[in-house]
Amino acid sequence: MSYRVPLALIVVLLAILGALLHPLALVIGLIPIDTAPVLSALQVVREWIADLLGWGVLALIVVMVAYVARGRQLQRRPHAAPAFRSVRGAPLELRAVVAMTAYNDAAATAQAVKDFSRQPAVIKVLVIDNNSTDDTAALATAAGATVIHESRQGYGYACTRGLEEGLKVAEANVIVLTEGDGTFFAEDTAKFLAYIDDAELVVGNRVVRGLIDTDSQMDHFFTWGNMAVAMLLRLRFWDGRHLGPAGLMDVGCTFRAIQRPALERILPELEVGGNHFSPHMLLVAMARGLSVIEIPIRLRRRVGQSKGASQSLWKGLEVGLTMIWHIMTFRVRAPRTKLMVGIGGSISTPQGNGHAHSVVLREPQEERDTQRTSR
Ligand SMILES: Nc1nc2c(ncn2[C@@H]2O[C@H](COP(=O)(O)OP(=O)(O)O)[C@@H](O)[C@H]2O)c(=O)[nH]1
Ligand SMILES: [Mg+2]
Repeated sequence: MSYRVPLALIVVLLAILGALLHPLALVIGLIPIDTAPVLSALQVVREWIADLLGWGVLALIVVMVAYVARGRQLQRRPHAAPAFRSVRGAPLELRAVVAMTAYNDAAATAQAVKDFSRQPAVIKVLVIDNNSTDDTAALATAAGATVIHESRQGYGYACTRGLEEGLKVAEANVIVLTEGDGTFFAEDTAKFLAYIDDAELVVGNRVVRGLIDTDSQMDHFFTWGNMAVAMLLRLRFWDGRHLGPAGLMDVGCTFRAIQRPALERILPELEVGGNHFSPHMLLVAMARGLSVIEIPIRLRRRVGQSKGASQSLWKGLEVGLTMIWHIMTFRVRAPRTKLMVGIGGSISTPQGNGHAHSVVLREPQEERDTQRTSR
């Protein structure tokens, strides 16, 4: 496990402890007995923590100055931007299959199916019915979806099955994952497709003020919680310039789009069946060197009862802690050595330093530019 996460947690805990010692000393001082020995012990601990944090901040400043100096030096020797692996190279137009999770969401799923089916570039909508006992499956079928039954109960299982079934739609070169609970706007699919040319995985961000309805599930707790856990995830893949990958601010958004070859590469490694699947997929993607970006999307009030983190504060806390634990203990596995050839003219091959990189067969530059502008 990376040393950064435990280190960051220790610093935060020390700072909290140091801050708590002040009011604690004040309260103890009010007790009408001789508290002088306790107070002087507290004073020693406080000074010790203050010294440690003081030197820590100084060291941090030195490290940051070193990073800035190194960055300046690198800029003088320009090199190509990181090569984003793009579908743009081979397939000429985007064809997206939408995989929608649904568990006793009869009140919302049919409308979501209709909304998503209408979106440009969407060629098929799949509904992953996770043992619903209401009319979810029948209504989704009537609305035009292909319904697939996933018997393993769990949000992660439903998502993984959706991605798996999405890959089976041979004409699709992009797989969009979403929920059928009415929270997401189908029109936002276009935002994901606008960026899927530039990054292999595009994930939604539900924490941008102005885009999120105030009565949606993203209340203070979920907004702060997601931002904090996203920072933890960034720490695991930290870099000195962007403070971690993808501009991550949110870790729990199901709505995301992924290029086919990239999904083929990471699908065998997706193994979380529970409610912490979303950060799990991000971890696997980043560990495998996928280009990932996050884009702001809209969110509205859910139709029907939440079965996930938003059920209650306690459920939210439980899911949040599970996410934190998973991010801290996630082990990056050695890359698989199997060579995979994906539909759409792309080849995935493991290369050096623990990351697999996909190689996309591209047209000559001018041809590609013409296609891009004519789309
Ligand atoms: N939590 C949960 N969601 C499931 C399950 N199976 C399928 N889902 C679907 O996964 C999505 C997330 O669940 P949801 O109730 O919306 O959780 P929330 O987004 O935290 O309110 C919804 O589309 C559910 O219908 C399951 O066993 N548990
Ligand atoms: Mg939901």
